[in-house]
Amino acid sequence: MESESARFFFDHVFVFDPATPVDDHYWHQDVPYWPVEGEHIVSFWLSLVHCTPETAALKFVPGSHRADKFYRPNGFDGKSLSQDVGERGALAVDASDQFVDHPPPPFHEDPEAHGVLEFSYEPGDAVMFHSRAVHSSGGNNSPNKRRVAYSARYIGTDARMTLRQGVFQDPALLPDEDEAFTVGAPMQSRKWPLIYQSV
Ligand SMILES: O=C(O)CCC(=O)C(=O)O
Repeated sequence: MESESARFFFDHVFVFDPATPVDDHYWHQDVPYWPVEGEHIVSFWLSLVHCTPETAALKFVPGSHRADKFYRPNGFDGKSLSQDVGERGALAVDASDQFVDHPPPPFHEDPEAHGVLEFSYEPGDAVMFHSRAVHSSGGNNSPNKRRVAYSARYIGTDARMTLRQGVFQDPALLPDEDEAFTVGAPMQSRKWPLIYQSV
């Protein structure tokens, strides 16, 4: 991240059971789903199994992190998501100027034109990517192999709290109720331990 500090933000596990193809890809950027903005936001996706593009290996649109606008986040079942963040919802900012007015293009339909990067991963292989980088997989077409991956997110010095009106916000990603939440403030919470500080 080229950041003077790093905090652990959150992690989760992504599972594709055998025979779960996706009708379409789920191209998306991560950061619009999260209550944060800045350049110092990075994801670490680690495959726990052997996987290939046929078995839901994560792929990327290179350079997509340089776009100055986001694709609007949707639920991964195609539905729009929103969650109640309680009184903090009143702090949400009008972020309509941050979004393009169309969903991500179907990059997989012409992967060469978009330079789509596809990989095969061995257990323990990982990719680190910018939170604006567009990524997806094509689902798991194996009849008998599960795809399991671990994702960890880190935030650095320039990361700032935000809440975008009208888009998915997960209350679990906000500071604890007894902690300050101020739009525009540095990301600080007991939930996000400092793991690195340059001297
Ligand atoms: O594992 C997947 O299929 C999705 C992972 C992802 O979108 C992420 O780690 O940000």
